[in-house]
Amino acid sequence: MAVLPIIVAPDPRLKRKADPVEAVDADIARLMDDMLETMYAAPGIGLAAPQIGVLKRVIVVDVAREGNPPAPMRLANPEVVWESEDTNVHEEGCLSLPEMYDNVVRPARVRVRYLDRDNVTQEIEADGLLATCIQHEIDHLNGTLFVDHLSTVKRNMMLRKLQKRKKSGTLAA
Ligand code: K1U
Ligand code: ZN
Repeated sequence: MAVLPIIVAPDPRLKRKADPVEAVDADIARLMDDMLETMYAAPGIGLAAPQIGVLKRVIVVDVAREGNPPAPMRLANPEVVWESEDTNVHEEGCLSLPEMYDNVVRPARVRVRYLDRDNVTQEIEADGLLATCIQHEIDHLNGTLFVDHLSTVKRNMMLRKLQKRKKSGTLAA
């Protein structure tokens, strides 16, 4: 397994739509494992393949609380097949927007279909932080960042701050 560098915004690679995987073969399974190791090292509770420069529809998530056993999830071609009308507000962060946080409104519950590490179709219903995190990661697969859910003023302020930090060398490119 390997810890891979995470791309920091603004970067055109984070704005592109990722391609579906044909099947979860050995290469995709290894990608999922590398992504989990990268996520745990960051540390984070989710990661999408475009954040490591791979434009494939693959995400990993683990929202287990500290002190509880790890609960890693590996999802290929995840799609929301149902979302609740009621919404939830959660403060979000992003490994591609270091030290930036804000509240985002999303559907409170979602049903998600995906291929697991064994290429088997699964469906789960998620709520709470898991629902928020899965929606945040699926957004990455469509070139959307959590700041795209905020006002233009807030989004541009955050992206300009990151651009400055990248230019001054206090952030990885
Ligand atoms: O996609 C990402 O950039 C990962 C992101 C996921 C996420 C966080 C919060 C709400 C929605 C989605 C992160 O993991 S940011 C880091 C983070 O939340 C965290 C880090 C250490 C411990 C606990 C949380
Ligand atoms: Zn993110």
